[in-house]
Amino acid sequence: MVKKFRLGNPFNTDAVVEKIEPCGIDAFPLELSVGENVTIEFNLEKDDMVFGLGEAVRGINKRGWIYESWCTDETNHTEDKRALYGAHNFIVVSGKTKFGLFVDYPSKIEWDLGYSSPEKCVIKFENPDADLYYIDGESELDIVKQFRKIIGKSYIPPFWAFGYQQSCWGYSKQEDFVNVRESHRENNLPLDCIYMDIDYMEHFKDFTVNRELFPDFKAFVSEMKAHNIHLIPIIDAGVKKEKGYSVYDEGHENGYFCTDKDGNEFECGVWPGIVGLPDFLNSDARRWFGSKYKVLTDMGIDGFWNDMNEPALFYSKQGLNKAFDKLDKIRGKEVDIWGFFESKNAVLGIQNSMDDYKSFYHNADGKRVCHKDVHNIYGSFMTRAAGEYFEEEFGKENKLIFSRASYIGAHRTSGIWFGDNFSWWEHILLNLKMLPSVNMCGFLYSGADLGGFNNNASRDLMLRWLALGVFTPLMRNHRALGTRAQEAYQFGDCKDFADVLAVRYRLIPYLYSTFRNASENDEMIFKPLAFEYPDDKIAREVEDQLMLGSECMIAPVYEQNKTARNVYLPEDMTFVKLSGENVYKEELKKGWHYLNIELNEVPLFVKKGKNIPLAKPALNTAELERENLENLL
Ligand code: MIG
Repeated sequence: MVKKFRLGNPFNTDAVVEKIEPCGIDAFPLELSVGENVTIEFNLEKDDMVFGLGEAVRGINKRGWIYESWCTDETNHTEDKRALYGAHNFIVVSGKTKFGLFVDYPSKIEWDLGYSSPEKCVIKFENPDADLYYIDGESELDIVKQFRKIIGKSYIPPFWAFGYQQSCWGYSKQEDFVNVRESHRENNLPLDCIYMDIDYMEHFKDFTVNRELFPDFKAFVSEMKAHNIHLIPIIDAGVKKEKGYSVYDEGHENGYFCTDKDGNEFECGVWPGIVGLPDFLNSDARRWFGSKYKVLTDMGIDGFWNDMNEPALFYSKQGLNKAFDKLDKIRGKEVDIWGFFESKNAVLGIQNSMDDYKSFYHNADGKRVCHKDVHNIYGSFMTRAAGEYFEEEFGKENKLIFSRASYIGAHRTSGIWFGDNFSWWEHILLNLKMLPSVNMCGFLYSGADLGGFNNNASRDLMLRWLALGVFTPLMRNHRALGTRAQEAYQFGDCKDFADVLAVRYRLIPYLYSTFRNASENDEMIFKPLAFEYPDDKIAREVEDQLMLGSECMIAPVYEQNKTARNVYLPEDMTFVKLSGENVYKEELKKGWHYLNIELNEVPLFVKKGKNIPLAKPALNTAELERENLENLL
């Protein structure tokens, strides 16, 4: 049962869609105190586990670390970090007592989950205005399903968004895109989408297309479509401040940008230079921004990714001035080493600084609120602007849209990607661990940058990562400017890549129906083993395997120079290796197995009595035969 408790006068985040009457706060089942901060406390028993928090570093079991809900443009996803791009304030505590807790609060929250004191969870936030949801249920999954029910159905993208997708920050000219398309085709590598990063725009201005690079963009989009390739442009949150640029002018005239304390437009620097931040908390501004996507949908574009919407701020004018003042003070003077560090940090600290987040304001339909107090819903509301416009204009399931920053609620109109990871083996594992956690919070259409964004990918890393990506709804290979090329045809012989990618297309009908079922019935696509085998001590602790749908288990290889890995089977299963059109099958008993898996093979485990359909390989979803499927087993 879900119980709602209201503290003070919370800002409406729109996370929950079901109308629930609040109970008296005195009946809140956990220890609650309201002083300088609000704190919620409860004890953990020795074997208790804590699941949730969506997009975050570390394990599936979140116990033993301190996390923060604060949407952050964090490019180093290392385990010392507390926050990434999303704020997903839902946990499930699993032990003798099981319960779920959703803290619906749009500013910073600290989740000390047995870090300061191993037997205790302390959840802390500043303003005494929040809705708290306490959920009890029979099982972890039952609690998740009740939560999912109150936050509403998850977004379903168009079918073609389940195809393989190629991206790279650096594709700029038309030829780059044609080359990616042709190189995939020539090498028998399937492909459905190619992404356009910030370089397609005119001076990084949203809703513009650089005419020198794309003399007839509409014709180009339709030429790519004729080859069954969708182009997916990026949209950034900040709008370049430039008189004569219609998007800026309209926003300016209507007062649609965030303002500083004196009511002037807040100015900060991102890719286009100085930008205005659209006030997505204002419903008129939101509708206006959403309708701007029309510029591109009119040209045949049917998918977008929204970036920099934490919002990421490289600097603000005031931040820059402060840093210069500091430097001016020491110019010509003798500084000791501490003085040197202080000035260095004064410059480095201006990016994404709390001072800036405290210094601008929203007009949330007549209510003036400081950004800091609503920070975590900014990116969600940006993406909602797009998602709502698409649904109104084109109906459901017609446009692909996903976001970098998110708050629960955004799962109804869009997907998310996991931001700037590295081409590190450990990030394959991090990718895997995030999947069930984001599913718990409603985000189904999601995935990481396969092959890694930062740093250089090796051939084997790329193949192993793709073999996990085969199962993630968003299957996108993306990398940063200046890193080693990592398209499937960049590593010599493409046969292994073709084998792995073919498996994705063979599984699409299964993955798609699993996805639809998860959205329609509040199910998780990926579950921790602990959710299905709560009484199996080993299964509860396994964090490098996941349950997929209600039929399968996955266990990818995520270490270099390994031709095999240990896999734990919580029950008897059929071990399957898929590679191109080949299918290897072997019956295995419950327990540990050391299994050989080559670079061109995708391992999968099917539960007793279950089966899944397989399609014939295809080079894109348009050519994929969705009828006449064969059975895997
Ligand atoms: O400051 O648009 O996470 O996917 O390629 C970097 C350039 C801005 C961050 C995104 C990444 C994208 C990159 N963007």
